[in-house]
Amino acid sequence: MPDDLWTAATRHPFLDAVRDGTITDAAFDKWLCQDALFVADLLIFQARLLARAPRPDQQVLVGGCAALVAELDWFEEQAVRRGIDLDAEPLPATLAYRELLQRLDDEPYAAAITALWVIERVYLLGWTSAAPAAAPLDGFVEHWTTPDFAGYVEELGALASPGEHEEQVNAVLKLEVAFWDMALA
Ligand code: MP5
Repeated sequence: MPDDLWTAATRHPFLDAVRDGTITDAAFDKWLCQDALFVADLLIFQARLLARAPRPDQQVLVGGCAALVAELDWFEEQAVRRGIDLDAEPLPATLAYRELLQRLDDEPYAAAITALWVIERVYLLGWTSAAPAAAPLDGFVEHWTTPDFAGYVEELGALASPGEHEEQVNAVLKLEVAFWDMALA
């Protein structure tokens, strides 16, 4: 397991700044708009993954799809609350991630479900490193550190095979670092 990449993807200056309350509104809002675009792309990927999932994996994946639809609603609420327009153009890191998700559509199911597990685990670990955060961003940290979310990541972990799909694991971790970097750039 590439430990340094996991660390780089889950302990990032962006997350430190959220925890410390030093993140600028501009950086946070940039991240928020791009993450909303990412989640829309992830829903497309996950719906396709559900369509080719073996019977025992369907329940976890359909729950995840429903959670992504709810998450898109949640992003829209957060945007209204912050007074920003989510209608942004995707930046290079978001487009690169979209391309990876599209490539994973053509890879074997075992590789794709492993990548999904990494995508979600990074968020659980990353936002855990941003806790405890002060208002007004505490809600974001809570959102990705709930016991429900941790349980979902664990369920995905039971379906993943990272030792056999290191290439996909590394590809996701690198794009996660690029995604955090983008917000601070
Ligand atoms: C997730 C996300 C987690 N929202 N954004 C990035 C760049 N990586 C991972 O996905 P979810 O489904 O929002 O928990």
